[in-house]
Amino acid sequence: MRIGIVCYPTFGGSGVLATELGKALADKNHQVHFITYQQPVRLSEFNANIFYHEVRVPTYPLFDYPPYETALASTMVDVIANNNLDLLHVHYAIPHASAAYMAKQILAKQGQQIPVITTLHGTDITLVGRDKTYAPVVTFSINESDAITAVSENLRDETYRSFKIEKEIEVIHNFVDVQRFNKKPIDAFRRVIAPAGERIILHASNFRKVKRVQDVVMIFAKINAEMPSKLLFVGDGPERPAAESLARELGINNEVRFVGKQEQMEDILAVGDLFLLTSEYESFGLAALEAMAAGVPVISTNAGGLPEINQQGVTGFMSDVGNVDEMAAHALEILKDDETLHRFKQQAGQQAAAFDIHTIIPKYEQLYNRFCNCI
Ligand code: GMT
Repeated sequence: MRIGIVCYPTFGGSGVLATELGKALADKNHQVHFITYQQPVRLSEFNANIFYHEVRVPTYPLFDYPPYETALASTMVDVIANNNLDLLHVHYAIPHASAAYMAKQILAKQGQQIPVITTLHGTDITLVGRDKTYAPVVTFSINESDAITAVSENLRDETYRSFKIEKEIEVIHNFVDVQRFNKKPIDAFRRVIAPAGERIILHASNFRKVKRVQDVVMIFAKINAEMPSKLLFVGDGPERPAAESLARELGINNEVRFVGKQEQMEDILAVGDLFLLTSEYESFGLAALEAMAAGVPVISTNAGGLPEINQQGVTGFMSDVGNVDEMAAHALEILKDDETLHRFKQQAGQQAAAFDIHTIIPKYEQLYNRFCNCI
């Protein structure tokens, strides 16, 4: 099958998920065409079944706002027509679903039908999409998609609550390549971060407000007051300076390391003992799932779709948003002795297996097959 994938190429969860989906489909002998404004970060290896088409937005002095959506729709038309694509799968509604609608109409005029599948990821619905500035276009273009999927039951319900959706939204959960994340820790790396064998606590995100990274620092300060430990922040974004200055204020800055945006998440997660995800909302929490696949238990909030992956007292613990005292107490409960930690690590790994790539990819293939009998 020849599939077009449109996504954000950055470190955000939707781009990571879309890229991993494309790579997995290519491994199953589908031809995959990525259409984005930049090479997706997780698309680094060569695969003969993968094609990359860059969306170029010409700038003219006339434009205060270069019209990305128009350039994207035109690129979609060009790629679909010239590569005879069977289907277009867009990730993140804004502006991908509306650009896809435009491309579909243009191609229909030329006599070519292209089914469009829209996958909703989270902030495209819960933050950005709900904004009155975008809502009518988001509602219209979601409804015009041939199929709609959401990455969790919570996101599906939120979408029905916030928009007048006339179609069924199917839930296909995020996935992880369990085999890839099940890695032995690199001892030398662990020694650099925790030279005296301290517990290693991790957080990975785009440091947007919704992640509440200052809560991560506060929780860690409480853990660190009780046991030798180090905190590793992976990623970057607007709230990083606030997290850094809070760590200084609390006098724990020597125990906290910011390693920036990283591609080899599996190597970093492999040395972790605990993952903190303090978000105000997560439609799913792919970062937590990747941590679990690496055998790292998760302390998270109970927001959004997180209860669909994190099992209370089994793979970690969940608390109300902002309850840093309880999250720290739960963290200490997991980290208190090697035996307990080992049990939680094993249970986290077992739960991740339910979301393995080999279980979830066929669900997308079955969905595609409903629109095109060419698998
Ligand atoms: O987490 C982010 O802020 C990035 C965001 C995105 O859209 O790129 O991630 C969303 O999509 C991921 C993949 O489906 C989900 O696992 C994340 O939970 C979701 N983030 C939020 O809902 C805040």
